[in-house]
Amino acid sequence: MKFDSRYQEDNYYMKKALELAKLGIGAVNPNPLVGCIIVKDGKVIGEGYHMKFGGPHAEVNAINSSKEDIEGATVYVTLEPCSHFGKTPPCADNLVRHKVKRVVICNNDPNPLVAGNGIKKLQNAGIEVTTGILEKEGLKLNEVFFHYIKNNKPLVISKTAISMDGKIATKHMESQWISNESCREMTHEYRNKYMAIMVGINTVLKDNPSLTSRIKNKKARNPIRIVIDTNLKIPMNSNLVNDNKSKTIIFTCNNDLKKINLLKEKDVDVHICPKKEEGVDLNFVIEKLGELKIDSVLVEGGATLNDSLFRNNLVDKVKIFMAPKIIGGKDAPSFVSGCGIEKLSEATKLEIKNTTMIDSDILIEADVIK
Ligand code: AOF
Ligand code: ZN
Repeated sequence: MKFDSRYQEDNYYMKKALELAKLGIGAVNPNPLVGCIIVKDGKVIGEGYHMKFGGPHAEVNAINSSKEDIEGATVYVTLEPCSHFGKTPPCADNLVRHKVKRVVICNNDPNPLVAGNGIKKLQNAGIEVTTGILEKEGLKLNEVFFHYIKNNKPLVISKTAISMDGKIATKHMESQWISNESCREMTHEYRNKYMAIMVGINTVLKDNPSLTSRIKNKKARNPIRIVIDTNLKIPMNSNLVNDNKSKTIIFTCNNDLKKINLLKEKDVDVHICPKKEEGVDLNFVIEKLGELKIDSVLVEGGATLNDSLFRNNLVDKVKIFMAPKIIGGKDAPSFVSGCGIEKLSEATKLEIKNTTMIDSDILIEADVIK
């Protein structure tokens, strides 16, 4: 490859490294997605990515893939090489040992165990370091990791499918299907990408969902299933209790030891929570999920849970699939119900980041303004 400038070359290889990093989606949480490309004399001599939580880091996989000596090479890596002994030894030391010439980095690692120390180690060894190449793309790719490592709490993404008048079902509660098939396929991608999925007990009682990730021609990882169930009403014969397709965790205020033990026998975890107004204290839940090392939660409703999460300012991102249909009816539920707010000034405010046509539907992606 011939390049007009070093900047152009750096961008080209970093883009490739970011593409590699994406291959880890669904397999590395709560670790970051990281890709690495090794270039020597204008030729790619090694590439790798972080493939699995607890597994070798991207740099190690790239080094191991190279059939040539990487001394004097330029290493493109989407995250600052680590400087700590974690599940694997420090990547920065590894690169120093291999005497690479230059390291090009997309994002600095905010993990307090690293936070600039990886870069320092490289520079102290006389390796040239360039940072911030395609930084914005990297921040987007690893938005879950960056949020989690800074806040110790999961990124909370509220996803819903609505009609143009904001309904999630008819007055007879018929909801399958409001959005088109492509949108539904995207939902399964989200279930693979985000580490956990959360629903309220009413959704379990009404639909008996399995909340798994089913993607055509791809092996998907099922999310950890979280149920907000204030009175511990979950039926013992529900799919979430019986199917063993992924862990189920219940948050409740009911200390019914007999039922809790029966659920434990089914490998379902139950956390007793403080009660707040209408039910389970959701601030407690989100903090607990952070402690459990869950980096992201996809909320799939229903309307009451959505209302509690929005009113407690616990949602970070919203993904709304809007279908070109009008349902109407005062008894047809909307995406957010519960008790709502009194004044318009208390409304949750969002910043729309993207609108995309998905065949006949629209996907609106927005961030909650905190
Ligand atoms: C890298 N390359 O591919 C990744 C890095 O528990 P460990 O040992 O896997 O360490 C996880 C931490 O290491 C993670 O929080 C992040 O700071 C960094 N991840 N670093 O150099 C990689 N996945
Ligand atoms: Zn590392």
